[in-house]
Amino acid sequence: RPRPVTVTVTGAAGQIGYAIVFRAAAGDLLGPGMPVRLHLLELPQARRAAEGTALELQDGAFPLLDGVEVFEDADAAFDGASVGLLIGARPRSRGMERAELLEANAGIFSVQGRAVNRGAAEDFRAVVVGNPANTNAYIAASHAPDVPRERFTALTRLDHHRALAQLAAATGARVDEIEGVAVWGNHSASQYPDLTHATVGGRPALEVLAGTGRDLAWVDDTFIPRVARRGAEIIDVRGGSSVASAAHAALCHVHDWVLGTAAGTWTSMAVASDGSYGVPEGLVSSFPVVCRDGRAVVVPDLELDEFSRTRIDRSVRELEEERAAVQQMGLL
Ligand code: NAX
Repeated sequence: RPRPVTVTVTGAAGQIGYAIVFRAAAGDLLGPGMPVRLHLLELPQARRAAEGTALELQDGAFPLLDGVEVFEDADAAFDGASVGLLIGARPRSRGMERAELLEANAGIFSVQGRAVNRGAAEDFRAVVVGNPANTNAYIAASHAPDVPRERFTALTRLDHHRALAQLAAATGARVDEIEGVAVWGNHSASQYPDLTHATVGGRPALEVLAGTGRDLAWVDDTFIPRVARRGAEIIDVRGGSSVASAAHAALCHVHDWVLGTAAGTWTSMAVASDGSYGVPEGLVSSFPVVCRDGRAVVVPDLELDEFSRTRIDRSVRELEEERAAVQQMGLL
């Protein structure tokens, strides 16, 4: 039996946290051969709820679950961790300004970044789910100078899945017949779900869409806003934000990062830019990536048409503005 991997889940008593821990214990995070120890980090007011979740995890009698501990202290929670699922964040409350939101979250993610720097395992890697996810990942990385920047990523896999599902619905294809969808930029309304490299059953997606009477205007007016605003649609229809789909996406993100993307395919992850496609170095922006040997590498040399260039630049500008706002507050 391999040595168990310590997985720290922040916001573990929240909705996504509650959905993710059972599947992580069942092997959906690191595969069916890898035992896990779960460290649940919560705020003091949610500690009891996290302890209740720990009791339920015990009652799952998961063969792969080597233990569960609940923490309020970030240093203790990240001690020895190899994986961080950074879900807990300060939500936007009514009337809250963007600057206040950024500031509140910078407080959380700087503390967690420092805790990772102090005590996490050598192979530590994190996905930030809590919004604003890209900038929170940037902040955490900035406070963990001894950890390679590329180990702090943010979740855009849910947006990627939403794009796949919408394209499948429009073309009548199965999602596994689709390749080459990419999500660029920020996990926000400015994101760019890109179909220009996508194929459906081996044929260019835009050509297949044209065969169904859907032109580029459909991509611009219907597809992109549908994907980018799907979270709001879920809130409207379900009466609550995306939970199980977000948990699923975060599991897929880490699973593929550690175990690799399937041959010939790519996925989307927000990663520290290496300067590719003109995205300023270090900014945590979504790209199409291929994962091999535990590393996520941006897919190189994709041709970007003018429409794509404009959309990517717009979303990256928003990321730069968020970074500048946090910098101005002296929080980096
Ligand atoms: P909940 O409010 O249900 O849960 C958040 C939990 O985090 C709470 O239990 C809270 O006590 C805890 N928490 C807050 N600050 C903490 C801290 N400093 N340390 C430890 N725990 C802390 O929210 P939930 O629905 O689970 O959503 C969590 C986050 O995911 C939100 O920021 C949300 O905006 C974000 N999302 C991101 C998505 C993505 O694709 N990147 C999609 C889904 C989701 O909207």
